[in-house]
Amino acid sequence: MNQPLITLDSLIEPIDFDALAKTAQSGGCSTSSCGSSAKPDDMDAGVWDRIKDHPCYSEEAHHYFARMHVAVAPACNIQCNYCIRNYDCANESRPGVVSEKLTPDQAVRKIIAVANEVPQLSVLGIAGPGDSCYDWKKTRATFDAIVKEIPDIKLCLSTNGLALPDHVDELMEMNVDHVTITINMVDPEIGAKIYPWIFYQNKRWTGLEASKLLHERQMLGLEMLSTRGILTKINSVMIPGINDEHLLEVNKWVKARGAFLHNIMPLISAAEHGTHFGLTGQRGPKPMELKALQDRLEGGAKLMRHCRQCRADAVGLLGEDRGQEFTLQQIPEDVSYDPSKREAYRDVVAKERGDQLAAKSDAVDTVKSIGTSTGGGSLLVAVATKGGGRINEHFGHAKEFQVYEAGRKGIQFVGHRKVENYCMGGFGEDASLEGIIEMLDGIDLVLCSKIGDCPEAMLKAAGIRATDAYAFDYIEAAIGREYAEAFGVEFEAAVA
Ligand code: CLF
Ligand code: SF4
Repeated sequence: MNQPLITLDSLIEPIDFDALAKTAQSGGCSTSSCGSSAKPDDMDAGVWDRIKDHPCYSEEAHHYFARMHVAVAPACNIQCNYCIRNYDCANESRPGVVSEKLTPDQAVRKIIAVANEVPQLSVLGIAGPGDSCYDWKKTRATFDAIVKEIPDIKLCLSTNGLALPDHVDELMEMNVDHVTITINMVDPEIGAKIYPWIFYQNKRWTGLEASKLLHERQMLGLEMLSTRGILTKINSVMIPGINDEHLLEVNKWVKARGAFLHNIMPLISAAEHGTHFGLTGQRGPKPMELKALQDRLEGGAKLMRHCRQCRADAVGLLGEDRGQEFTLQQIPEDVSYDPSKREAYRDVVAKERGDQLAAKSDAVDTVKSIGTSTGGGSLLVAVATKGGGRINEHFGHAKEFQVYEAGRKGIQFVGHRKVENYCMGGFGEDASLEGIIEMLDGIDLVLCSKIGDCPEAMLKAAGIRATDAYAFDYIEAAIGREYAEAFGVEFEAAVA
């Protein structure tokens, strides 16, 4: 019997992957690039296999795969000046209350319901809203139960590191392959400005002593994970005037201890959050300040630049949150796992990914060669996308823009800019357009699938060109063409 035709847009709602599905159906997979050929040249094949479907550990995977967090770990053993307990863990989320804290049993129900409906789901993370290692029994119970139901889901956790060394051997046994430690300092003097107290060995510690202990435990935990081959990502919150310069030192320390990735996250701080930093007026970095620090860190520990600072109960592709579709009230008591959508999605994506990677590779090589031969500068491009590596979102509907830099190093993903969407109920709002233009500070070009004359003209007046000429094309392919044009080179000739 013939298999029914499966397309990505039939599997994924509300994401519209029309063009993507067409390519996959037509067998458009380029033979030279199918499968896992995306592997960076300097990466071991075994490591690539472990990250290629993890949306946080692989920038390329985040166009296709989703994570979900379950908020089973509310207790925390330290106090960060950017957090209060009513809010999500700022380690791994933006401030905002978790909609519902879950017991491990409730969490398993929710995970199964999400896996049945979100075919992109590949990773289950526990990221608070407190600390996953301090609230260990619930973390462990959730992971133990879910691997019996969905054996192929990747397990991932995030911790402040204080209790981590006590659980590393269990993490090995449980096959937890991805761990994030939030490390904001390696100098306790700086730590004392970030952490007023910690709770360790049944005692509350304050001041330098607290930060020294936290630092030692974080380093020990990282070393233990590295020795055991667990992939460890370090999240650091960039706090201007407190640890921004110091993060250069942090990067060296974590690289020397085997960290796989370093993710610099901007402090999110506002008085209404009620945090110490919010109330004392400590500001977060501007997008270009964050980028400047990340650029200075190039060459150290490998950087993650596509983090979205998710909530501790986030569901979906990075940059989207479908959590409200899966509240406990909406999930039947007796939900059982149906792997069909996830399996079908993976088959389609494997084909699509091959084509995308071939197009990306050509464009990156061409931009490198143009950049080198012309002594050309860089082009900063903001892209409206719903995923799949394509330009497939209207300017007016975008809630964020992915930012790419084209230049002598090729085409690199360098971050994202969150915005209020411009088009509300079919009408553009001038106030939000002004906000968007402000958030696009430093951007040369906007690529989207559709844009109206009015926003295009306003962007132009602000020195930003916008075009929908590449609607549904692959992102890097379009950027390559624009880069060639900007530097007066014929793209086709440069490809050769
Ligand atoms: Fe969650 Fe963190 Fe695992 Fe990812 S998030 S526990 S590694 S599955 Fe990812 Fe979200 Fe950034 Fe975290 S985008 S906040 S880095
Ligand atoms: Fe908040 Fe997370 Fe810090 Fe604990 S570790 S205080 S939950 S940000």
